[in-house]
Parts: sequence; structure tokens; C-alpha cells
Amino acid sequence: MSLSDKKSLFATIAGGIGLLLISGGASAEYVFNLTEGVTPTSKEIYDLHMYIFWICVAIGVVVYGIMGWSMYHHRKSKGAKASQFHENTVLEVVWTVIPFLILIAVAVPATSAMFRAYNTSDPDMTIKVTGYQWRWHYDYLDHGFGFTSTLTTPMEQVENKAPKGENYLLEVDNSLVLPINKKIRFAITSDDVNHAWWLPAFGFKQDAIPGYINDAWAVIEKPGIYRGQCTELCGRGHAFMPIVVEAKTEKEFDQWVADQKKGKEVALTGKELSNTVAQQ
Ligand SMILES: [Cu+2]
Repeated sequence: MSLSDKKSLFATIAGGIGLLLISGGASAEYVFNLTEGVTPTSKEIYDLHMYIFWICVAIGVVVYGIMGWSMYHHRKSKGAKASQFHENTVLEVVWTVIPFLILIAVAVPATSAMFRAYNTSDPDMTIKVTGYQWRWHYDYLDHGFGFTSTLTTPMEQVENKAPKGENYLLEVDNSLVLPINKKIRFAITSDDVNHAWWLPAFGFKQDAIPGYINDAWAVIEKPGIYRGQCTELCGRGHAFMPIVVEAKTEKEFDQWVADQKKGKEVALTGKELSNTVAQQ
């Protein structure tokens, strides 16, 4: 490669990086890192991720630093002779003990976080989640009602016959409505094949397996709408069974529960049709 080729290659790379930085500033929504989520588990996972990330950065700086320095300092043009240090006990102890200590420093917080993530005891309420090809069914076990949540994205969007909406394939008719600041236990199962219930903002993904009940928990710290998906390839409609959670304040949630119960009674007596009726 000639010098001018090298220069133009360097200019191309520098220009590319510059463009990336500019476009990065322009689209603030484009993020590289994990999102923090809205539950204690998701925040703990995020903190662990950052902690381990910085350990990796430190290891990278030290290892590549030593490597770079060695390559420069012992370069052949300086007339250096390769040094021999077979069976150097001190060195072997050092490079065994340091990784061991790093592993302990990572394993202790990771294990304790895992125990907390799996501790589903003493929930304030329990939601039974059942996967079907291809929809989710939610039962409010403490409130005595339930409904099915089905994709609402029109097939024209899927088949590229209409422009795709903002929440393409992440929108449903009946969201799972939950209260904030309550420990909610999810009992997750399936009625046909294996599915998986994944909500990134809650920091967990749990398999939905017929005949088994897996559980998970969340305390949602912020009202809002959170979206997730089935993450176990479950057949032709796997992409068409999203999860939408609507987190409300306790007061709003209680009101919503009362409306659901009222709507259901109306439907059962058949006197009136209500559009808030939960589908059984
Ligand atoms: Cu599925």
C-alpha cells in the first residue's frame, strides 16, 4: 500500500467515524447500551452489566497496554533478544491469582442478584400467564377474572400493502394492566407448545411450557406502557403474539379492576354490551 493509499484509507475511516458521531447526535433514540428498565431486577442487571463492563475495560487496557508496550519496546529494530522465562513461578502465581480474584469479584454480586431475581415469595398479587398459538391469556388470580390479549396490527402492514404503524407487531387489543409499586408474581405456562414471556423493561424472560408453571416477579416503579414479545419459536404465528403491559397507579388500577368486574357482570346477564368487557 502506497503512502497516498494509506492517507486516503485513513481519511475514509476518519470521515466514517465523524459521520457516525454526527448521526449519533442527531438520533438521540439510537442507543448502544442496555436499557435500565423499570423494576428492581432490571436495574440490578443493568448495574451488574456496567460493573462487569468496566472490569472488562480495565482488563482490556492492561492486557493491550502490556502487549503494545512489549511490541514497541522489544521490536527487532532495537536489536533486542527474545527473553526466556519458562517456569517462572512468580509470574504463574500472579496470572492465576489475578483472574481468580476477578472471577470472585464478578461471581459474588452476580449470584446474589440471581437469588433476588428468582425470589418470587410474598407477592402482593399473582397473574397467571398462559401462552397459546398465537396469543396470550392473562388471569388475575386475586381478582377472579381474565382475558385474552391478541395482536391488532392489520395483516396489510405485515404484507407490505400498508405503511407500518408506530407499534408494528407490538400492539394488542387487551393490554395486561398492572399496578405500580406492588410485587407481582407471574405464573407462566402454556396450553399448547413452548412459548416464552419476555418483557425487557422488567428484566426477565420466562419459558411458558405446557404442564409446568414457571414463575417470575416484578415491582414496576414507573407508570407507562411496556412492550415485549414471545421469545420461543412457537410456530407460524410466533411473531404475532406480542406482550403489552399498561402500568397504572394503584388508584387507577383499582378503578380499572372495578370496571372490569362490572363489565363482566353486564356481559353475563346479557342486559347490555360493554366495550370494556374482558374477554374470557
Ligand atoms: Cu409463542
